[in-house]
Order: sequence, then structure tokens, then C-alpha cells
Amino acid sequence: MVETILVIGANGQIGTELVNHLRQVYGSSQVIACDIRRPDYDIKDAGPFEFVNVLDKENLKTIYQKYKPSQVYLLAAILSATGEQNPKLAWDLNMNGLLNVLDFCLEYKTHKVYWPSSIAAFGPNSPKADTPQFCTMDPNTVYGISKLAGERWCEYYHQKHGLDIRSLRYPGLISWKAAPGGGTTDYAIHIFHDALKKGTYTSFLSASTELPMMYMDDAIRGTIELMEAPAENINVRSSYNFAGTSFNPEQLAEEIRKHIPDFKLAYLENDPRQAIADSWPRSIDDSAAQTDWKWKPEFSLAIMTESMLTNLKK
Ligand code: AKB
Repeated sequence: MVETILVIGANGQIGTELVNHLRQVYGSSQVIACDIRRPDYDIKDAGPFEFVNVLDKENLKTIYQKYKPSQVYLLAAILSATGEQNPKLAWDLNMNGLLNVLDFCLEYKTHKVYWPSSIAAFGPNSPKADTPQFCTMDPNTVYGISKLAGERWCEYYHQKHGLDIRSLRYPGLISWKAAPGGGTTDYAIHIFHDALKKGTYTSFLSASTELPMMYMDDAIRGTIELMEAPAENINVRSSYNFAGTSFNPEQLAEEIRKHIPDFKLAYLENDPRQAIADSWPRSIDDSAAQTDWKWKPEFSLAIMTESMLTNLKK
């Protein structure tokens, strides 16, 4: 079957790399990059691009009518730190954007849908270490609340309407190709840029704040593996726990010092992102993903650090 794939939120940190990957697998013309903003690259050379605002139902309908997509990846979202600055907008985009897309996927009989959740769906009363797939979830950011509610809607659309929707709870994603946008885990990307440019970085999270993280190559591979797994193997229709590695700013700095020995790390005090990080897990138990679709990460902290520095230096 020839797939026609919409990637909504294609210019973001994940979308930029996912679109490239999907175009290699399915052909450039079959993957339609959709975003509210024009991309940085030359659209003509890369493949189809459409302006899409997930809150504009007329606009969405036109796109579904034009392409009748067999697969849709909805990546457009406002992340944790930015969400706290404008909670109502974050809720509107993250929640109504999802519901609009799910409804059009039903109407136009889209075969498979992908929507990312996050470790932000956990909260202060979730277990911090090896956080299980099923446990107390009491997120206290609007982003986290929208992710937990979104997970429930995904499972609901699967159970009530038979929609084949799949999801991962992404940890902090580390990448060098596209910038992150407004997350609490973003320090782990900024640190590499500043280490190379200035030899020093001021972290907005404290030295011992350990969080689950993953290199983008693993995240893209895992996302595609989940989407390609046979439907009967997908037992979690809310969102799968998804783990790579876990570290804190001091451990990351130590790893960077193996390549840049004089690198210095300082710390900001009283940054609002600290409270968000403190409410999240330190590490994730992803045994359901390992069992159901054989998930296995490849990038350790050491390999990721080396790859980030090598690629950013180019
Ligand atoms: C954020 O920090 O908000 C995101 C996430 C963990 O979902 N990177």
C-alpha cells in the first residue's frame, strides 16, 4: 500500500528529523510536512509543505480532503516551561489540537496515528525511580495535565472508535539538528552549544537534578518501530513508557569534560523550571515497550555526548 503521511508540527525539534527519516523510507512526495510556520529550508527541494493550524478546523479539513492521509503524526504542542507562561493557550493547543486531529482521522479513515506524550504526565506523587507504566499520575504543569488527558483520549478513541493510535512518553530529547522549544530538559542541549562556544554554561537545574533523557536517533528509531509493530502487539493504547538513559547536570558536565577538560558549569538559583523537574521521574521502567515491540535504546550518556560534540563542531 502506498502511504500518504502528514507530519503536523514538522518544523519542531522532533518533526525536523522525523520528516527526513520518513521521506527516506516512504519517498519525499508521500510525506507532507505541515506547520504553522514556514520551514528554514528551501521547501521546493525537500518535499511537500502545507501551512496547518490544528486549531483551525476549516484549514485542517482542506488538508485532510486534499491528501486523505493514511498516517498522521501530530507533533504540534506547547512544552512544559512555555506552557506555564500561558496555561490557557497551552491547554487549547495541546488538547483541542489533538481532538480536532483525532476527529478528522476518523472522518477521513486514517489508518494509523501517532501522538507523543511525555514524562511530564507523571507528577509529584508518582514513584521517582523506575517509574512504572501504571501508577499514580498527578501532573502539576498544564503541559503535563494536557499530556495525561491526551493519553486518556487516545485510549478512548481506540476503544470506542477503533482508531489505531500509538503513543510514547518521551523523556528529554537531546539533538543537534533543530533547536528545542520551551522545555524543562532543554538545558541538556544548551550545555553542548555553550561548552563548545564559551567553555562554560549556567544550568537552570541544580547539580543533582536527575531526569530521564534520550538521544534523538533513539527517539526517531523507537517512534518508527512502534508505528511499524503489528497492531496486535500494541497492548498500551494510552502511551508507552520509553527510556533511554538518565543523568543530572553534573554527570553530563563530567562527560563533556572528557572532551573539553576545562569546561565549567555554574548554576542559576530560583529558576521556575526547577520545580517542574522536581515533580518528574528520575528514571523510567519501560518493560512494556521492551516486551510488546522489543524496544532497546542504543545511546548511552557517553556515546550521546561524543556524537553531540562531533556533530555540533562540524
Ligand atoms: C519538556 O521538557 O517539556 C519536554 C518533555 C520532557 O516533554 N522536553
